[in-house]
Amino acid sequence: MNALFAAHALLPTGWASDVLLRWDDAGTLQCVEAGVAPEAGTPRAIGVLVPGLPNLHSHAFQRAFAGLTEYRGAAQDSFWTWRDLMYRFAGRISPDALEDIASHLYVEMLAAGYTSVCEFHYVHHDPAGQPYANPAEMSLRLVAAARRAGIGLTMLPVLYQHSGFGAKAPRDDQRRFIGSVDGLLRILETLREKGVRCGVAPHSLRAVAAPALQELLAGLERIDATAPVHIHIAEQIQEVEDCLAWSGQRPVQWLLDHAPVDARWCLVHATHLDDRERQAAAKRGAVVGLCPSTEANLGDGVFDAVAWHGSWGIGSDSHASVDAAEELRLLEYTQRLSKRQRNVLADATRPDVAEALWQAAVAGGAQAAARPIAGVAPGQQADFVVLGDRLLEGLTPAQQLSSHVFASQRRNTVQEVWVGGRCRVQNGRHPGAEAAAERFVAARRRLLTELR
Ligand code: NGQ
Ligand code: ZN
Repeated sequence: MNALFAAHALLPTGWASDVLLRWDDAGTLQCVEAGVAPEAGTPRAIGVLVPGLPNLHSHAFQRAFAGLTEYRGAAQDSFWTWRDLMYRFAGRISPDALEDIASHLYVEMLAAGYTSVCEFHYVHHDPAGQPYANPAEMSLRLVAAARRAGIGLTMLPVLYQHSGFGAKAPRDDQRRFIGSVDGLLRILETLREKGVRCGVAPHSLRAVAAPALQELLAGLERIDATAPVHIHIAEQIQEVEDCLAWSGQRPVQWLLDHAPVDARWCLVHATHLDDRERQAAAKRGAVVGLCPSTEANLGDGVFDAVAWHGSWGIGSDSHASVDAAEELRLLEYTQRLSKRQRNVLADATRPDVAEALWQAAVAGGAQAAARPIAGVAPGQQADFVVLGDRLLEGLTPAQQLSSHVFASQRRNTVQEVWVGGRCRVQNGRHPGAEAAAERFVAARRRLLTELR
């Protein structure tokens, strides 16, 4: 049995003192006991211990051009003009480049307090649009990257077939994404044979028509009825308008009426919801996937988190930012800006905003990942983050978490990160960081040269 003693820890029930954690060799917590004296020799956490955050939405390859699309190219740049640029990168990524980019990204995620990631992966084929000898090649590169970095993973191979509502033919620059339901399910089977936790992702209602959606869900049901289903749903106003023009319904309404949406579903970028959609989606138990930094970067709009009474989690999506605390801060700040109030995403039972945000994002992230990562409790994975910094000294545990989220000093308060009971980041450093950075920079340099 492995053990760690924390003077202060954030449990699902709130803060606790003198907490002894024990986990088995599989990394599953067997005992979480507060108010105990540790046996001599038990390792001690050097600071406040909080659960690791799941990152519920990632397109790993996009990290390679984060920060490089911030110039005006059209009279009015938009999500759609950004997407054209993004497709140019997607068109070039090789398996080696993907693995190098993702390996570094996952190291960055760990160092920033994420302990697991849901990879929404759609660049399946070679640059000509032909399947690789192993159709799961690109997916397996992401798996290799996650294993090397030591981050938890839920793979979500994406079904992508069309360029718009009404089964519009795909664009040429989408050729690496396009595939059949059977092809996708085969990728899923290959991943499962390698022991990877998987779900599926119909990319969006723009990219998957109703019959294929039904077929995909039926296929998934046969393979794993507990697997999660993620979908991009209502990110842009144009998407909502196109859906209305096509079906007479808004995207979330259409989805709720045509698919068995339940707690296994993650509605990514459920940005534009009306009251009826909000209530109905929450009632089904779906989790909404919020990606505050990307949604801001792409000019999506503001999700009304105050009106949402359901579960939610955070994702870093295009990786304009890779920082769990920053996503939470941005989420709260967008609400403050639009409501002109403070301390919005807290309530009487959890008045402390950072704690309320952190706990909600852990629970919602675990739901979306469909893995036992719902916090520091028996039966869950030993995934946690230990905070520590000279500037946190003298603060209560709650104040330390609050400072970590809201008083960013642009220095790393994430001292240790444990995943499945293994310490992956120590003294704020991942041992593979240097080598991963080198390979990342080289892969990006090659890509940028090819794109010139
Ligand atoms: C994606 N990203 O699949 O990478 C999308 C853009 C689309 C975000 N939605 C492409 N942030 O939605 O068509
Ligand atoms: Zn996305």
